[in-house]
Amino acid sequence: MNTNHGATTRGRVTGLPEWDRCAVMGVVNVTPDSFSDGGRWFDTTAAVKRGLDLVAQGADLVDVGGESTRPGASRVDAEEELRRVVPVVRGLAAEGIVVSVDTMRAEVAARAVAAGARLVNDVSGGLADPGMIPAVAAAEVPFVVMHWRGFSAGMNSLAVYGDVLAEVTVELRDRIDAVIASGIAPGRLVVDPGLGFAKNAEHDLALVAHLRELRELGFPLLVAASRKRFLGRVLAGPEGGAPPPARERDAATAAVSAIAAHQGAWAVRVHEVRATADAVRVARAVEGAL
Ligand code: PMM
Repeated sequence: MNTNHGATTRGRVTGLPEWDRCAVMGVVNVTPDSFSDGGRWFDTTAAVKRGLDLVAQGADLVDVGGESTRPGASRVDAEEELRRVVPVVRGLAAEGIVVSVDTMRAEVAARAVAAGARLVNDVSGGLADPGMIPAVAAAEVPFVVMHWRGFSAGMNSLAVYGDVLAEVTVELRDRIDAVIASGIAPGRLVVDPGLGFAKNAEHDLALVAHLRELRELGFPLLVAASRKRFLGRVLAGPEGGAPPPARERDAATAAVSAIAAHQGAWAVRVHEVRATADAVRVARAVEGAL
């Protein structure tokens, strides 16, 4: 069997279970304003139930976030973020679910880990809060290093690249080196190209086309395409018509999940799990037939 696309090159993350295929990370955004599912899960009970439903649909882990990062979004204060996130993390962890916390704040990360989160997913890769890397190093939990150039409010103006794959690779490598130098064990790192973050549709598509090259950084790869603008652009067609609303991009999302899994992604992060759970299983079966 050719293992180039197989579990052996997908990588594993110290402190998390090992799956024999690309894992599915289901998203619970506890926010009133996230672009794709905002407002629907905006109370603790509903958010915990949503996480349990995602696991029933095939999610392997659940990512809980309390701050929208959609382009142009303004920031929520720390107290409000804690109020949104910590009870949901606690509720899901108590059910035995592998929970990740999506936050740019060290305090939220630390409190979420204390409440049972097992992975810290920081879209800024530790750049937004100088306390983040020391907090994660001290907590000895895995950390997602995402490619990030700046806060949502101004990130569209940062979407300027000569060669997006080369530049994202170099910038991720720099962050990886910095994070490791600051004490996070290499075995606990996951890298993420940050689709839609300071990137336009062409940039996102180029990165999705070259995920295999990003795997060569040597770390498990997380890919979060779910419902993003570039999929809206693709579905709008070549005439550049109106993109379908975020909630009508789940089939397109599952297509990216299959493409990512086939290129050796460690996990895909999605809002609707069912179709992606099938997609990663198909990708696994195809790998097995190589
Ligand atoms: N995108 C969003 C939120 N969190 N985390 C990671 N690791 N990678 C991403 O690309 C990412 C993320 C924004 O999407 P949402 O508001 O729909 O969850």
